[in-house]
Amino acid sequence: MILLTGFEPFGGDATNPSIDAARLAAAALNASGVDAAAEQLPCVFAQAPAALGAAIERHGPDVVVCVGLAAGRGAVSLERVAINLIDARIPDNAGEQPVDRAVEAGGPAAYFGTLPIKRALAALEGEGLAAEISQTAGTYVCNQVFYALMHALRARGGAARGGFVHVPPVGHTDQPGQGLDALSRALQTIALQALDPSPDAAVPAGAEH
Ligand code: PCA
Repeated sequence: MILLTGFEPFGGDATNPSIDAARLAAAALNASGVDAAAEQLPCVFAQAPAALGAAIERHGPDVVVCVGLAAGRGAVSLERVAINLIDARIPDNAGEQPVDRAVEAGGPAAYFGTLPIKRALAALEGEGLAAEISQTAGTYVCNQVFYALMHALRARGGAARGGFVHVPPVGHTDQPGQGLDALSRALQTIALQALDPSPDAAVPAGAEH
């Protein structure tokens, strides 16, 4: 089955499109006969990894796609790497603002996600959805959850695929593919690509900076 996660609102926002899109995507996948569920994670450093771990235990997924909002991004971002670092720009929803702390003390410096991000990128572009590969998931709760996800999947034996997707804010009408429905379609496409066990495509999607 496919587990999608999104975040509760944070930073003073009333909503967070990551959980809204994850819920829409899970419902649409279920309607098309694909087993999927969406779970909301707290935007709290002290709680998010445990909430994710509980969701993984509950669902026993084959694919996990964690989703968060990236307010400054202009497209759906397929994250490549999670780093073992927390450096919060703003306080989390519990008022905590940790600086230069490890996600997992003693853990590796970084984990690569295991979603087929290049295949997913090609599929999204084929559907006319604005998407890109991202080389950093930041240093806030999203990166923490991405790192905790890869750490947890490795501890479970590594059979399940997982990764992280940042979504842009909804309502930017100057770019295609950024309404909530388009974000839901993008998440479905990414999840379905991940259910296909064939290896990722080797196409260039790097960055100079
Ligand atoms: N975005 C934040 C945390 C929660 C969310 O939706 C981030 O990018 O770290």
